[in-house]
Amino acid sequence: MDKIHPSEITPERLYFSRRKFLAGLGLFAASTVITSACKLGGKEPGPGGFCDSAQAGATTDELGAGLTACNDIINYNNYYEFTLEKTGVAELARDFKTSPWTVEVGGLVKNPRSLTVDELIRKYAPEERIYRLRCVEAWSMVIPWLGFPLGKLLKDVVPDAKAKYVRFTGVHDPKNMPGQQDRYFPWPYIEGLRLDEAMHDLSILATGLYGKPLPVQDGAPIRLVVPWKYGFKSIKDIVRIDLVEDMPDSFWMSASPNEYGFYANVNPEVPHPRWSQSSERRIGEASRRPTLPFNGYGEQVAALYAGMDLRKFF
Ligand SMILES: Nc1nc2c(c(=O)[nH]1)N[C@H]1C(S)=C(S)[C@@H](COP(=O)(O)O)O[C@H]1N2
Ligand SMILES: [Mo]
Repeated sequence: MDKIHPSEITPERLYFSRRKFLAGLGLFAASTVITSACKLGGKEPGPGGFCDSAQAGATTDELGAGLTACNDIINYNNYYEFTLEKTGVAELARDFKTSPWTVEVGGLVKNPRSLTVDELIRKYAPEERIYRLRCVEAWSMVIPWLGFPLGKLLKDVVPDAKAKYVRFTGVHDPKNMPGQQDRYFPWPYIEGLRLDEAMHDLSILATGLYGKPLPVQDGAPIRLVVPWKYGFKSIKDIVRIDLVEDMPDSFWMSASPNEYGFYANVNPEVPHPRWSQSSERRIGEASRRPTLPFNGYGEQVAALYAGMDLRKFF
């Protein structure tokens, strides 16, 4: 298992504006840090043996990079509904109930639908997609998802001519998601895509990884995966998908509008206001890799943004 040295995590934590704010008020609990440091040192990888029987159909992505180890994918997560600590999600999420689960698909459509995840899986037969995931915090993984094109579902509900965007809503369950008791954030998690981005074949709804149903910490039972955008666009635990006329305000646009935009296409030339985006730390690898425009999917997706100033539409 990839050992994450505290010094690698520190910059994000140090500069995270809310934490600075809380630290200033003396509200930042030192115990949080100590607890997670202990977990890092002592915890066995993988809850419930998920990875023991995990299997992917390939060993690399199409660029020849090896898959990220299963234990790293399920033990290093961003999932603010549970915690801000990447290595603490798996444990906090262990008992979260993800079945039965219904997804409402509606808004500006001819055939609104309410479908359980079981129904979605039966209907759209998830297949393996090996995608790079590039977090805006400059770490990355290669993940063998099981998923199906979002566009298939959208076609079936028949968007109205007025529909220009798709808005995704995550579950709101503060009783069972301790991070949602933190009222600093605009819960529930919201994300959005332009309709043509959502219809692109690379955009999938994922229901599994490494050949098995999604672990809770990776967004069970159903999440979006849009591999050419920063990871925060790939919203977990979706309960609603709405076709809408206006550009949705996402969770991160609301929480920190100067740092996070709607498009969030991976772009090594546009630094985050607080760090460079020109390279990334691939989890499990010793040295950094250069970050690729559109996370290496430019051939497939650059045409979606023809004529747009990609520095302005961040
Ligand atoms: N609902 C929800 N979705 C989310 C997040 C989150 O906090 N809540 N974090 C995002 C971020 S920042 C990243 S990098 C990816 C991480 O996915 P993973 O934990 O499966 O690697 O999920 C994204 N989707
Ligand atoms: Mo992220």
